Amino acid sequence: MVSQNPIKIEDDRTGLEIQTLRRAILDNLFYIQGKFPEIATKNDFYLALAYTIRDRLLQRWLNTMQTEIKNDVKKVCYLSAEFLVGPHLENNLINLGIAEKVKQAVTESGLNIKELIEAEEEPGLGNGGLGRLAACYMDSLSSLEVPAIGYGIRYEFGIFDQEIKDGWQVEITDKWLQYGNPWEIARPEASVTVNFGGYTEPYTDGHNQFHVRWVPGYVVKGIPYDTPITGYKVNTVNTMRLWRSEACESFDFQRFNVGDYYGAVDDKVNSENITKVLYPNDEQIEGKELRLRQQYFFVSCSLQDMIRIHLLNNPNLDNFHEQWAVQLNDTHPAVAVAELMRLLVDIYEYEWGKAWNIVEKTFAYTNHTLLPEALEKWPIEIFGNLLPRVLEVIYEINRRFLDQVRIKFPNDDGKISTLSIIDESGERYVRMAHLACIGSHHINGVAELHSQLVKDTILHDFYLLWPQKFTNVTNGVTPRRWMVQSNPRLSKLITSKIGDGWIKNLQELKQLERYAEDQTFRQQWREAKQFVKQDLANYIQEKVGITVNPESLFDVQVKRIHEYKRQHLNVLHIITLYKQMKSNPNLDVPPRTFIFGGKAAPGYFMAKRIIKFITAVGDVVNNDGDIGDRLKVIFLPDYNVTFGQRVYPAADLSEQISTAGKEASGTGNMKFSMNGALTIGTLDGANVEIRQEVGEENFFLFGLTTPEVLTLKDQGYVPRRYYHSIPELKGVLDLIASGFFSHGDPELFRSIVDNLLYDDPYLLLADYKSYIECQEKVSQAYKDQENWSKMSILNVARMGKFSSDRSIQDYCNNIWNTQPVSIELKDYVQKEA
Ligand code: 475
Repeated sequence: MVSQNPIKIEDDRTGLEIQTLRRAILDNLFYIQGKFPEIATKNDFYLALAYTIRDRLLQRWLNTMQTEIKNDVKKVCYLSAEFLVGPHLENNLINLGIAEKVKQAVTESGLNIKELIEAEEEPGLGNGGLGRLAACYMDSLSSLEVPAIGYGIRYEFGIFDQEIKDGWQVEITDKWLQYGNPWEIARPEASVTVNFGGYTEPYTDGHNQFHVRWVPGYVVKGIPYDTPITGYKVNTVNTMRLWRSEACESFDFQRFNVGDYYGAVDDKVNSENITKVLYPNDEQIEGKELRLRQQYFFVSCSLQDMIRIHLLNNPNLDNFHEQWAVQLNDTHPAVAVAELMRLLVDIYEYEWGKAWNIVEKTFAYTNHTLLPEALEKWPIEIFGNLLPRVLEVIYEINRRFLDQVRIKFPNDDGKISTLSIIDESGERYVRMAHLACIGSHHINGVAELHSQLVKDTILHDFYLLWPQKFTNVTNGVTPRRWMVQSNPRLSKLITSKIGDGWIKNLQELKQLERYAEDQTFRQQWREAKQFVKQDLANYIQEKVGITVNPESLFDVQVKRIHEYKRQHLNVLHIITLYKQMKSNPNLDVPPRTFIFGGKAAPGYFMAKRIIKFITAVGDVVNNDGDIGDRLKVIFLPDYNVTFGQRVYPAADLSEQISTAGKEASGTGNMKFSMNGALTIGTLDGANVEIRQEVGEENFFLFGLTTPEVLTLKDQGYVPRRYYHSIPELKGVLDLIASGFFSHGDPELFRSIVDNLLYDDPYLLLADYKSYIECQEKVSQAYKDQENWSKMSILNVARMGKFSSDRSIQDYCNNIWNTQPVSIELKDYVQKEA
């Protein structure tokens, strides 16, 4: 029925006039928070503002959803166990192009926009690189107007908050939802159910067709929560859809009815545990059943959701692969290959071959790490008990696959055992990377070097089988968050010279090159850097109570703590410098402030000891009167997206010092360089390509190359040889071993010293000399501020390649075969009553 008096949503309520915005903030405070301004907390005001902004993107968001569902366009589904999106408010203000107006409205309301932005608790739904990459890709997908859904898990507790007590890491539960999350909308009407446990049984249907039925032990409900992902100055607002688990009512009622109240509640608790907490291990698997439950849960929910949406417009699933490009973010969602087969064969009664054809054309797989301890494999026992039907499907995929292998490599049992999805060398395992490779049309690494190593090493036999599947997509980061938002001064300076086209097309930064020769511009460049350095110095003072010299060289290493990333190599350099300064008080080096940040996996002994090592060296150095402010060592607790936004712009030197061949790409390396830090780094991951782009004269290179690392290990690496032949290194290790940094206790860091002397799997001692010499070059270079500024400008000017927009364009062109769709804004007018 058409209403006599249609109501139009857009005009009065969500306008952008200052008065309208002010009114909206107060309205939300009153009607949603239920507060008068006099008693409202900062969080109340933040929420009132956040709802005000959410209201102003809903029109675009709903139009995007509607267009994508109606228009038969191919959609990208980014399947990821982690999305480390960071705070939304400021990012949305920038993307919507309303930052200035909102700031004015907030100020005129007597509030402080900066404080409100900082009141937002960031969703820490990821560990590090992989999760943050997913977030940058969501930003670029929207900014490039590519229809996309990010599917993942709504962890109730994200990555733990880190505190430092007596120099040690302490983990605190991350209660990010406790004061409310204004950005999400629950969609219980789109809930699905997921089976676990139980058994399978064959049956024959009315047409004498053979089928298998999965009789589950228990069933869990998945409820989607949608978060809008705005694009930069476009109408596209894509959706990040995260699943929360809940008990199925039908199940607890059964128990309840037979009087087993506690049993029913138990079911509820067990079901809700699935999405309770993020596993805090970065590049290290724990092999716990709950983790497999998480993976299967979100994958099954997501595939069922895609199928539901697909069937809104299509009579069947025959063309599923033409409508959906599903990207597997590492192997965490790889069970999707088997789950889509199960859904097609068991539920939609597809013939196996036809189903497999759809599956193969749907998925693509990105590998993010070569570290053996991170390669996911599940004991058959655990897998079979939890997902009996899925395991049968995997066996059948494997049987047919191995038949193919036998044709390609006749009489080669070696190939059968190296390629099989099932690892039978000892206890039997399901190898998730193999399932991902077999079920995907493309397989990519995340930087040129890494993609080559994927082909040469861990997936070599798959490469021999299907060379055409393998490709590279070098990672990128979003310049909206990592330049415009985090470094407004530098961004404005850039825009004043070359206009603002670079924000959408980062290659335009090239136009900055000619200003590297302009002395006035270099002065302005330094002033912009100095401003954020002062800001960080204040923050350090406030957080850890240490005064640092804002004129000193800010030498920064922020990332997860891991032996292969070699934070402890950085510390060996600090101790070397310290010893030099002690023995030569007139040593002519610029003052340096070393800044560290990063979390250690709670069960990673060595990583936690490295944190203690950094803080212990800091305690000695920072309190040595002979040293003063020439050397400071700061460990800033709780490194996260928010803190990243503060620290990348303030860095002079970026530490990218992993053992060659170990860091798949790195993305922090890009964020530093885009903000004018120079890099000291090895030829690892994307460092190789960064150096290529910025020019070798603008990059501090040191260390063994990947082939040299392999040769050295082959020959039998003996770290003690370096200890005995480099007196400076011996002096440093002896000083640590003496207990000098541990109040005389030689035990505290024995594990670190002994590991370096007797094992040193990441070749710190082999790279020590080269690193120290390179750091000397850094110090010399920093003395020539004019030339340093020039190098800094050239770094920024040449970072265009590392925008995640370029990465997403590569995925669209070479892997997904998807097109952008522009979203028309239609005001919502009430037609039906
Ligand atoms: C690489 N995480 C970076 C980044 O591509 C790269 C693994 C297992 C379980 C939980 N988390 C993981 C990763 O493997 C990971 O974060 N890898 C990182 O991916 C994006 O830039 O070099 O180490």
